[in-house]
Amino acid sequence: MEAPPFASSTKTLSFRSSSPSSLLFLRKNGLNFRPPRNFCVRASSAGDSVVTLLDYGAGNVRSVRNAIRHLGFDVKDVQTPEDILNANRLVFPGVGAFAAAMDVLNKNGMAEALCSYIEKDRPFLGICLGLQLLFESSEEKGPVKGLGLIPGVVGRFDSSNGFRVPHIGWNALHIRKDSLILDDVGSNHVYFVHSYRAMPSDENKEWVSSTCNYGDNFIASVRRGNVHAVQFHPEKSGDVGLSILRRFLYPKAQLTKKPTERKALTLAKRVIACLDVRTNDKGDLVVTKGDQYDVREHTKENEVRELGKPVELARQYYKDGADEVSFLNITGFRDFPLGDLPMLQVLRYTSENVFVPLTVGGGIRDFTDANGRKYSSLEVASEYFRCGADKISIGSDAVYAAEEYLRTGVKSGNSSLEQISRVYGNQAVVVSIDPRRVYLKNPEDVGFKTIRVTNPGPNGEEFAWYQCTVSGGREGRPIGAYELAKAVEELGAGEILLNCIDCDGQKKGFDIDLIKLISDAVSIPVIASSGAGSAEHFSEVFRKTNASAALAAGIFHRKEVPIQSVKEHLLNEGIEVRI
Ligand code: 1PR
Repeated sequence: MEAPPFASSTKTLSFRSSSPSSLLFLRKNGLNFRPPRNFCVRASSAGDSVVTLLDYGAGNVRSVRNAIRHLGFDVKDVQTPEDILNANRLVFPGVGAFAAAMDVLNKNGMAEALCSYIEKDRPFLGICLGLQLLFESSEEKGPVKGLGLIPGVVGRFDSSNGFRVPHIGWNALHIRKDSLILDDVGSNHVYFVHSYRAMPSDENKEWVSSTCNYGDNFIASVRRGNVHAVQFHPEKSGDVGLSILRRFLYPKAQLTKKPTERKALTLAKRVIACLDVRTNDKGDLVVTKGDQYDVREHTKENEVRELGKPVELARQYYKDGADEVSFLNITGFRDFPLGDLPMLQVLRYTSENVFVPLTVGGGIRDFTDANGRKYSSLEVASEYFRCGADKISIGSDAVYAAEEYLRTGVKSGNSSLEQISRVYGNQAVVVSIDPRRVYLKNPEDVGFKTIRVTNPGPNGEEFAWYQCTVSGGREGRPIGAYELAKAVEELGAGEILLNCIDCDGQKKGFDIDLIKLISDAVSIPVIASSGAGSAEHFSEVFRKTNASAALAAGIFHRKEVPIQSVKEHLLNEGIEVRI
């Protein structure tokens, strides 16, 4: 079989959780080795406890594996078409692009085996692209023929009606018929991340078990007999998602339906916990937090400010109701991330128990090590995905790519941003922008987009532009946040993480002028970041701007404002959030 374009040559760093070094790592992070919560729920006979997983190597299916293991099952990987035909239950978490996936399935005979398995009504669960591939064809880089089991064509969301594409976040389901695995969803949100979708029609109505509204009513799940497929990600949908997987894996178990207090109606605004991570002076990886990006204590020792341990804090935020967790390796711009094994281990451990999306950023760029070995940014990203990241975030390298693109007017296709979004899809690529506000007396003084500021500058300046920086705010670049945001959207970014160095750690609220400017300028989701000091700051940013999510660090680490109280406040203000 020909290797698919995404099967990169990156060495896989193996890691066994029972090895002494792993146990040491766990202990250093304040964790004891404990079997997963549902360890004792193992099915009785060996065959019963195995889930066959169809992973053709296009991206991160680690979270699906982790969720299956968490529920007490072992995972067997499909190696040959016979493995599909012999499966007791098959999970197909499709990732990557439709055409590339069909190509792999057709070339190795798996397409035929899949059709035969599904036509025999054997237990099947398709996830995301694993749902789309069941349809007749897709418009993604096509038309491309699919497996043809369900009538319909998969098409792209229309962003001209003001809805941001990709559709990223927690949305509500409208259950259309008894679907067994959705019995516990009730009126909770589930997590979607996709740019393409299939539409319900008379021809496929017997299949459709739920729809979701995002501009249109699209198909959120299908069911016929033992065959299920979902457009959303149960493995990333917290407890609700785990119960969907549990119902698929234990179809005969008497599970009691959980009552839900509140009805999910639409796409929720996301609340994200961010962990800025770096090594302290003793060499341990710690969560830190700066004031305007200065993370050192102003003491004689000038030590790195420590606010916790990454795995432990990420787990806590998951339990507290964070809709996503982001790790930013803040010294990644100077240290090579693949040499930073603890950071990769942090991701692996976190993804074992945290079932909401994980983003990781820092140091995603091409790199040559001391021995002259070259690593591409794609290899760095691939390793992050393999270790459990759902999205990667690019900072400095995206600034250079945007500058080059604006200078030449040509998309080279070689930047980290373009390469990673081509292989993993733009929904997997976040661009982190780190601007500083520069006040101006006269808006004509610079060649970048300027705004009239709400609060005048120290010398009464009424205008400002936002200058982008690289290397953790150390170097200002000749490009504005507005120009950068528009350029990276064209180059393939799926989301923008919008920081503001002036507001970082200040607890005075988000920079509303900046977030409004950028969220009005692009049609991809924007995450507001920097400056949250109270729950009211979250409602303010959602009311006054088009941000899709808001992120905070310091107030969560110092336990000043719990995530739950932010959510309760948003609910009271009539803003949709996931509970
Ligand atoms: O340039 O690709 O290596 O990426 C480096 C990444 O590290 C970028 O995303 C950059 O934002 C981040 N970074 C670099 N240095 C720092 C620093 O603080 N010295 N952290 C840094 C940026 C921003 C947010 C922060 C919010 C919320 N941190 O992550 O958590 O501002 O904080 P708050 O709620 O406490 O105000 P590359």
